[in-house]
Amino acid sequence: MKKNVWLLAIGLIAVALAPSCKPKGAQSAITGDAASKVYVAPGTHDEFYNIVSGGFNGQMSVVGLPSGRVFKILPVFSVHPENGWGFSEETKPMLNTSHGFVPWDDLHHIAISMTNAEHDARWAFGNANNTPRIARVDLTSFKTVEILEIPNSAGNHSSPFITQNTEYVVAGTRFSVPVGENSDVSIDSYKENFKGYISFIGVDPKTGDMDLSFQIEAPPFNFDLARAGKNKSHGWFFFSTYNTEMAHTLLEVNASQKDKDFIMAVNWKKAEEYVKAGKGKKVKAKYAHNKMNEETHTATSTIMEEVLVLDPTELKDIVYFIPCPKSPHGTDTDPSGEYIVGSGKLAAVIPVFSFTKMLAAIENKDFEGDVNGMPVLKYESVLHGEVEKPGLGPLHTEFDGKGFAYTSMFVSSEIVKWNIETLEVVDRVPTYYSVGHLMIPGGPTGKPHGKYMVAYNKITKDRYLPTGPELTQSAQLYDISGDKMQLLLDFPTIGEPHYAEAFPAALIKDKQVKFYPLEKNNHPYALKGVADARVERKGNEIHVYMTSIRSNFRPDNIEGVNVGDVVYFHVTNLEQDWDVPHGFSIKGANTAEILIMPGETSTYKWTPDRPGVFPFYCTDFCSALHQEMQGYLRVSPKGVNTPLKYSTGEAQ
Ligand code: K7E
Ligand code: CUA
Repeated sequence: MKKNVWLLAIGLIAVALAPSCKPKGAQSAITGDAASKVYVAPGTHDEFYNIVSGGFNGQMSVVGLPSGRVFKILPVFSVHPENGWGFSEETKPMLNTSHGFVPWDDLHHIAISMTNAEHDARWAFGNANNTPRIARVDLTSFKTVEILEIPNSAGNHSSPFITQNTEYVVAGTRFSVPVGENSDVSIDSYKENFKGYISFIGVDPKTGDMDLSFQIEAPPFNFDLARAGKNKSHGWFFFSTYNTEMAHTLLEVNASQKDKDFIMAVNWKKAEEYVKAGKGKKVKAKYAHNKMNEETHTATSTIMEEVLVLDPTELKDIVYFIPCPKSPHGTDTDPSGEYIVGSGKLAAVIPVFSFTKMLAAIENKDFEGDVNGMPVLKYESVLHGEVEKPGLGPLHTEFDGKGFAYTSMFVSSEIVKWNIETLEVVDRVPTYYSVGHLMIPGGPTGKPHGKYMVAYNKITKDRYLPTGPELTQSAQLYDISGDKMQLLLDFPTIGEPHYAEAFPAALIKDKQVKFYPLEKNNHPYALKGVADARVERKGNEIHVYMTSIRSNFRPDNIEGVNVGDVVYFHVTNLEQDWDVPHGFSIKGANTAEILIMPGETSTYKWTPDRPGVFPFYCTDFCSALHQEMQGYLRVSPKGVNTPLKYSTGEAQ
């Protein structure tokens, strides 16, 4: 969430309860052994990979724990001039949508793939909030390899959440919207014409390829964070909802009327059966499905035309509502799958529900009402209990696998540790300041690694050297191996972190792609050696088949290009060695550089705007003779017949 919006939204109770952004003991001493606990000696590796959302920068970042060191910014939904993501011809289709090319988005949540409710860390999924999409990142190449747009959705915030074997990536809509052919309706007709959609995206267990399997049409609430059931509750999904008032103006007030909103429980196994039995309805909807082909190193974008929708007002036994105080922001399920934790950001308690009791309440028809015919279960019948006086503004909960839950408190700026069975608060620590998400490595899985916890904070006033009006976002690392949580480290983050996940480095560190084999490079403009380097004219297109290898480009000098031509540099990096990218850029180009990985081919498009001689060079310091890695391209005026020629390394 954006901090200012949050401060406003929370303002209602914040004023009454007089919270402070700055907990007591802000200068609290960090004991000497904290440094040794986060110290990763030069040349040694961190224990965990931490994949962190970048919020409004649209990217993910890769951080080591416990050191807090940033290894990489991994471009997903936003163009990234550093490596040409969204600028090269090959990657542009990845950012295509039904609205055309969208160069930015807001990425809030990470989901790491699982098998049997444990991280297998094959893929990382992330959401685009603004123009609804889900991305899949391959954790052997750390590249975004697939992006799927989600139709009938707006503000894809409740997303992505995955089932315990990565059967589905699930996405709920934040905004309910009118959908279908006629969506030009009055906003005042919200209750009649607006709908909320929950999307179940199937994931191919071998390739990871996503496919929008079905959507469930839900009432026009706002959907917030969700979790899959796991172990015991595998087969169910739990979504927090707010604005069950169905307000469409000044939500700050109008969506905070009711004492309780709902957690929407979805029996997705049942929904799956209905899909198999042909109970869904195909509905027209346009959305883009973009895939990167790892052999041609080129993305394609396909516009899809329809989606399968299930109507839970007809299919009676797939959706149930659990009352939950008040305006919940998150729902989390404990490692056993028995407990479902609600986090009402305006609530004074943390309600914990029991899956066993929920099933019994459904069985006994223990209902207190319905929403459009879908049952609302009795709060008391489903409740395991409430955590009393946890703090102010509970948002998100993670688990340590040792029987404890940890909930972030935005308003009171703290993390509260409590016992899942007895619901007793056993410890609390301040965060600096206004914590949003928190994360324990493996925390959302059936097998958390309860050693560290990280708080991702919204406000850092006075914690770091100031940098003008905007200060760094940050994270804080705590040791949670003992009874008491202990603050170990502050570290800045890239963009605004929302959710993050972490997993043992051992899961993937020996599976990394080191380079792409040249013999498998099927890019139509790939070159297998320097002998094939050349320039071809096709009408007003100039195609430069170029190689890069330490420390030259072939061809290097090119003549015979005119103003009005469009030049495509298809650069193949011939290196077959780890960590030897070459870059490419030319003077005056209205684009970013490309950074070509060993064995890859990448295309840079340039439209010269004036006659002259234009230097190009390698942008990545690749060898002692990197500064020699250069060339010239001569551009003649339109209509002047300069013969096409190029040099490929002849002696002068
Ligand atoms: Cu920041 Cu997950 Cu978008 Cu809560 S959300 S903090
Ligand atoms: Cu290649 Cu510098």
